[in-house]
Order: sequence, then structure tokens, then C-alpha cells
Amino acid sequence: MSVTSTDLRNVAIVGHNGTGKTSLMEQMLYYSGVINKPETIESGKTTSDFTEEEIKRKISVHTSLAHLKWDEKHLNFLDTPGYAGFIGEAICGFRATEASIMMVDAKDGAQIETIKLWRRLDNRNKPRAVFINKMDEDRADYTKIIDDLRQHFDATFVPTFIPMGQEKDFKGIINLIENKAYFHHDGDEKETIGEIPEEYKEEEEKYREQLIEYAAEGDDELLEKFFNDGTLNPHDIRQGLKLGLAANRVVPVFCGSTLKGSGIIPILNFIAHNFPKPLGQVEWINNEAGEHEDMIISDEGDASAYVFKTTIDQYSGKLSYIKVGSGCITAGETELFNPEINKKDRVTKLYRTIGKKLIETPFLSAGDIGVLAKSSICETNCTLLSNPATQKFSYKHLELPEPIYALAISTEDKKSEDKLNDYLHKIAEEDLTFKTGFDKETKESIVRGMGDVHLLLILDSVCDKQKITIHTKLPKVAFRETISRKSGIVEYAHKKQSGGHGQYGKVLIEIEPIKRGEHYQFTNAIKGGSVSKGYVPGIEKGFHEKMEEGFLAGYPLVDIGIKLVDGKEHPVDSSEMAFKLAAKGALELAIEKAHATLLEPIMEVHVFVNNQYLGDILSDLSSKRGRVSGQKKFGQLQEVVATVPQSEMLNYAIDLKSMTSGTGSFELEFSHYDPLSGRAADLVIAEAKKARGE
Ligand SMILES: Nc1nc2c(ncn2[C@@H]2O[C@H](COP(=O)(O)OP(=O)(O)OP(=O)(O)O)[C@@H](O)[C@H]2O)c(=O)[nH]1
Ligand SMILES: [Mg+2]
Repeated sequence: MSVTSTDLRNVAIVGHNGTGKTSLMEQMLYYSGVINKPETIESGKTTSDFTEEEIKRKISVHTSLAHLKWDEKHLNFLDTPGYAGFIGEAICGFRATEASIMMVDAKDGAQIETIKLWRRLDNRNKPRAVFINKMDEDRADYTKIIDDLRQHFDATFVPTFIPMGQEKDFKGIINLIENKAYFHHDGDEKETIGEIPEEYKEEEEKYREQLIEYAAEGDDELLEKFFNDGTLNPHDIRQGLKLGLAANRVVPVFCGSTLKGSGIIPILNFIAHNFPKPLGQVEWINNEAGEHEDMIISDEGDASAYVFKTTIDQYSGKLSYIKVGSGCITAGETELFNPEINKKDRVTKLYRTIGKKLIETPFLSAGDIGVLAKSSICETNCTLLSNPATQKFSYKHLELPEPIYALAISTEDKKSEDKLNDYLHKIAEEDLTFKTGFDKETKESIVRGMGDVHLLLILDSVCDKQKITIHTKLPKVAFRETISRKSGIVEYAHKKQSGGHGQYGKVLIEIEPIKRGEHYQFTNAIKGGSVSKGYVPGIEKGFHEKMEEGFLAGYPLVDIGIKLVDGKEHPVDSSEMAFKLAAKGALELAIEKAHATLLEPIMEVHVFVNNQYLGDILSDLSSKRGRVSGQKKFGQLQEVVATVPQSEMLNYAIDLKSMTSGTGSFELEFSHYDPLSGRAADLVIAEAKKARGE
């Protein structure tokens, strides 16, 4: 069965780890009749956590897609993982959907990943609702969590469901917009609908007043109506929430217990009737001039889509998850073109998925999400166009955070190394936050990822599946070298007389520091032709070679301006090679005079911790030569921004975990290079000498 664009709703389920996202997906599939029994995480049989590592670890590692029908609407859900290490998967989930459900734990409220995800959704102005889950657990406290959310985030939270009792007395929820109570039962019996019990009437009244007031904030006209009349009718309340959600002006708050199957029917009702439909929403594209612009999702015109996720499955092979942005893709008919690699392919089959199960579908229309199997033209982020002659745009790539943790890896022998590289490249194709490669500067094979858990999970699975042993260690830091003052003019002649032709070339140069990041600047200031033009490329080659070789500790030299002032050639003995060697020699001498120094990479780090750890974090950062440049408080949480040398941050993923009992989290990106002097520099130089066997 296929679906028209107006009936679609795409929703990402996001949130801090372990808040019950996968359990919510499972219950929704059960309630809508897609599965016969809701499985638990503990059983290892949920629809969404189906990979070996997910079953083994009882956590989500990948984003998984499932769909269901509810009240004539077609709902696509992406269940995303909550652990910081798999943030790339969560980002691809909310990139492909129009709205998210943020799962929040009824005991703990906003946690570190809640805050980080919230920020990411804010940056994209993405609509979202909150589901306060685990109302059945000890210490569950609905009003406390609503207060906590209001403390943490600048948003209009609108309690839309309220609980009947909590902790072990939790009986179900009241849906304020339907004016109904939903009672949950033991076992797999589905929740039942009934009148609101007398004992909760007072509470309900209180929240209903809030609901009316906040719903009015969803739309300017309704706000005016509310100010004039002092109230809104039920139709207007719904309208206020619907428009307010679509415009990201209000955040409806639901509650329930995914363990007990509570809150499931009303949330499905709410999504089907009030969540934004994809048609008319915005996708970001780059136009022909390479500038970003909005494209409105429309079912008219030529088909276009982008791949937001790739998986490589043992049985089904490569699966490319696509979101259709315009027109309609029809199996057996549409031909899609990938402009980045200039290749096209006919779509023979199209699929939807329920977790790992592929279900064929005849077409996917604008706004829909589906899968192309074994496509030879797809990779994550690519654009697919049905009529490239007129469609001169590409979809904007996912913006993923930089890896925060790296390891240098090695294996026992060449055969294992080949196996390892093959496997890692496949993983890197699936997971864009995982990078693998050879670092030419440090001569190490490096893997980078979003944390130690992320990398170790990948490396463990390689060892298991490929039966190889991998050795890991912290990688070397890629220092650089530069100069700190002008050299004055130096001269160097390369002379050799051996039998027949000799070698001769002489150059006079002057070097000076240039702006950080400009790397290399060359000026030929020779007047009067003392060196023929034909030898200049040889001279530049010599400079490049010396800059690659380094001076102090074998790290590449950067940010040097070189002026070729004069030189001398010999009618017979001069050659490009002779001038190259002369240039190298001259540069070596000049650097000696220009006071060479080491440069070290400096990272910008954003650390997120609970207030109680702030003191420890700040003193640790200062012991790591860090400079704090900002601090922001979100309720019980702190964000600290600092610049810290990379060499001090190699193990931060593990240090922070031990300082914060696993609750802290951070983001890291390269900032700039700074000079390194004193004892720290002496150590790097001594280490390099030792490695060279001097
Ligand atoms: N008491 C209680 N436990 C729940 C509830 N929902 C989920 N759990 C339990 O919480 C744990 C985590 O549930 P998941 O559904 O895996 O949570 P998740 O958010 O998908 O976790 P990640 O994807 O790994 O971030 C499991 O042990 C669930 O059984 C609930 O409503 N009440
Ligand atoms: Mg999960």
C-alpha cells in the first residue's frame, strides 16, 4: 500500500540514553497492530534494536525506521540512540523528520544528552514535543519535571497529558485535549479509555487553564482571541497546539509509561492529527551558485530525494535510506541521477522497513521515507534527481559533530591489516561520525569516533567478526613547526666537483613569519637574471621538501614567507637538482637564525556536567593548560567552553567519565595552533630524537 504526501507524518524519537525511546516505538507498533506482542529490551527481541551489538548491550546503537497506520494517517518513526557516542545516528534521524518526540525520564528530567539534543534541535528550529516516561517508577514526579524543563529551556511547555497517580500508584493518564482518561492494565492488555475520575478533577482544571493559555501562544490570532474572551474553545486549543508545534512556538508535553503501555493511544492520536505534515515544510538545498536556500517539500514536479543514512546488512546488502523532497519515485519507472558522481540508475524496487524487515512499496511520494536496496549510485548525503537537466540543486549535507576520541591501531600482520581496513571502510560508509585513515604526519593508522564506547564497540565487532587481534594506543599529536622572527639574508651554495660535470647552485634568501594558517608564501625578488627562470621551480621544490621534513622534531614547517633575494649559476654545472639542494640548505640555515619553535594543535572543548562536578572540571582543565572562555548554566547543568592543547585531551573521553561518574559529556573541535615552548617543547623534541635513534 502506498501513501499520499498529505497523510504522512515523520517523527524522530530522541532523548537521553535509556529514557525508553525503543520501548515507545515497540508499544506504538503493538498498538497499531504491526506486531502481535510488545517485546522488552531485556528480551532482546524489540523491533528496533535488532543488531547483534544492540541485543548484546541492551542499548540502541543505530537509528531504525518503522511505520504504522493510525487513523488513516501513515506515521514513519525513526528510533534514534541516546548515547552521546551515537549522536550521528540521532542527527540523521531528526534531519529526515519534521518533528521529534524528546523522551524525558520522569525521575531525572533534563539530562546531559537532553540538553545537547535540545540545542541541536534549536539550531535547526525543529518542532518537538516532550514525553515524560517511566511515570510508574519510584521517584517519578510530573510537576517537578515540568518545572525542571522550564528551568532548563527557554520554551513554552504545554502539559497536554497529566498522570493519574505516580510511582507505584500510577494508573494512567488524562488527555486534556480529548477530555478523557486512559487506564493501563497488566500484561499485554491495551490501555482503555474512560471518564476522568472525580479525584483528579481539581488537578485537571488547574492544568486545563494552563493549556488554554499556552495553546493561545501557538498563534497570534488565537492569542488575540484569548486576550479578548479570556478562554478558547476545544477546537481553538487544538489549533493553537498544532500551529504552535509546527512553528516551533510551543512544546506539547505528554506523559506515560512505555513499560506499562500507558499514554500510547493518545500520543498516536496527537501525532496523527496535530504533528506537522511534510508537505509545505522546508528542506535545505544548495543552489547552482552553491548558496544555501530553503526548498519547500512538494509532491509536484520532478522527483528528488537525498540519502540520510546507509547500512550494510549481512543479508540485504547495502540499504540507502532516502527522504523524498519533491515529486514521486515509482518502482520500476523512475530513473535517478546522482550529480556528484554523474551516474544514474533505474529504481527497480522500493522498500519501507519495520526494523530489519523490508517491505516492498510501489512508490514513495514527496515527504516520505523509504529504502533503496543495493543501489550503486547512493551514498549517505547524496542527492538523487529524476530530471537533472532542469534540477540544478543538491540537498544540504548533514552537519555532524567532529570526532572527539581517536586511537592509533595496528594488527599482527599484513593479511589482518587488509581485512581490518576493508571492514573499517565499510563501517565508515555507514557511520559518518566514524573516520579511519593513515596519518601521514605521525605515520599511524588512526580511527576517530564520538567516544571510547563508540570506537571500542566498532573495534570489538571487527575482532569478533574477522577473527583478528587489534592493538590500540593513544595517537601521537601532529605538532607543527614554525619560525618566530626574520632570518636576515642568508646564502648557501651547493657545490660538487666529481669527475665530469659538477653541480653548482647558489641562493640568497630571507625568511619571515607569516600569518597563522597561511602555510607558505614565496616571492621571487631576483633582479637582473642572476638565476635563470628555469631553475626557480627546482628552488621551490627544495623549500617544499625542507618544510615537509621539519627542523626541530621532524614535524612539518608552516607559516613561513620566503623571499629569494639573489643567486648565482654556472653555465655548465648548474641544474634544477643543484638549485633544489641549494634551496634546502639555505632554508635550513635561515630557520636556524629565525628561531624555530613548535606549534601545537589547540582544541575548543564544550564540556557539559552537573553543577556538583563544576569545581573538579575547572581545576582539571586548568591543569591541562586549558583556558576557559565561557560558562553557561542550564538548571542543574553547566556548559564550560575552553581551549585546551590537543595533547592534553587525548584521553578526555575517559577522564571526564571518571570525574563525573559517567554523566559528563563533551564536544571537541580543532581551533588553532599555538606556539609550544619550555619543558613541554623540550620533551617533544627529545622524544622525536629518540624515535630517530639520535
Ligand atoms: N519502569 C519503567 N522502565 C522503562 C520504561 N520504559 C523503558 N523502561 C526500561 O528502561 C530501559 C531502557 O529502555 P529503552 O527503550 O531501551 O530506552 P532507549 O531510550 O531506547 O535507550 P537507548 O536507545 O539505548 O538510548 C529498559 O530496561 C526498559 O525496560 C517505563 O516506562 N517504566
Ligand atoms: Mg533505544
